[in-house]
Formats: sequence, structure tokens, C-alpha cells
Amino acid sequence: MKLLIINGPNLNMLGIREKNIYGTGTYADLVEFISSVCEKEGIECEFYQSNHEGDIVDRIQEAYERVDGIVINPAAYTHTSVAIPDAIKAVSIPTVEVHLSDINSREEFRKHSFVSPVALATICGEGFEGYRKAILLLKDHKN
Ligand code: CA2
Repeated sequence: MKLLIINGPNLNMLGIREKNIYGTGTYADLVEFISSVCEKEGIECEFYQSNHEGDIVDRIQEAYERVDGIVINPAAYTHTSVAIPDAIKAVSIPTVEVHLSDINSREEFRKHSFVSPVALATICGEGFEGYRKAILLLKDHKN
């Protein structure tokens, strides 16, 4: 089984500021955490982080018929992008949406996700652990 892990804008800055919201772990720590979860589960994973909406759309399209699942934290694009959920729908790859923070208990504008309707599930407010849950969910979904 192969998964694509996509992280959106500014998540490469994790652990540098806003540690009270997103935790102290860096993006490199997140990659290490997910890699060890996948290794334990016998899952192959590819990582992609971008600050650009169109590049994320291109990466999703590139995964067509190549990966079994996508874990995506679309970051700020969660609340603004129609192109990202359209791409997920277009490739028809089972996708789980993850947020480190609880987007439902923050500012009003974070409460709406354009991605949730096309995701198998949305996990939020669990920090790095949310990514583990997403991976296990996709594994179960495949079996
Ligand atoms: O909680 C999440 O994972 C978010 O997707 C993170 C996004 C935010 O726009 C979403 O509403 C919720 C922001 C990621 C920004 O990450 C930073 C990291 C370090 C310093 C500042 C921002």
C-alpha cells in the first residue's frame, strides 16, 4: 500500500512560531513521525509540502492511479480552495483530511472546510497523532 502525504502552506514553519496552537514539533519531526508509523504498518509513503495551491493540485493529479490513499492537511487552503477538493474528486483517491489544531474551536473563518465534503474523514485537534489516525483509517479502508 502506498500513501501520499500532503501538507499545505506554512506547515514547513512548524515548531518555529505559534507553538501554543500547532505544538513544538517541526516539519522534519512530522515527516519522521509519519515515516515511523508507515514503516510499522508496512505502508510506503511519499511526502509533499507546498505553499502553492496549483502545485498541490498538480501533485494530486500526478498521484492518479499511483497511490492508494492521500492524507492531506490543506492548511489555509482548507478554507478557501475549490481547486483542491475538485482535484481530489477528479482522481477518486480515498483521502483523509487532517488538522493539527481544532479548527472548530478557533476563528469563525476556520470552521468551514471546502475539503471535508470530498474526504473520507476529517480529523482535527489531535496534533501529530491525527496523521496516525488518518493512515490507519486509510489502511482499514483498503482492507
Ligand atoms: O490546524 C491545522 O493543521 C491547520 O490546517 C493549520 C493552518 C491553518 O490555516 C488551518 O486553519 C488549520 C496553518 C498552518 C500554519 O502553520 C504555522 C506554523 C508555524 C508558524 C505559523 C504558522
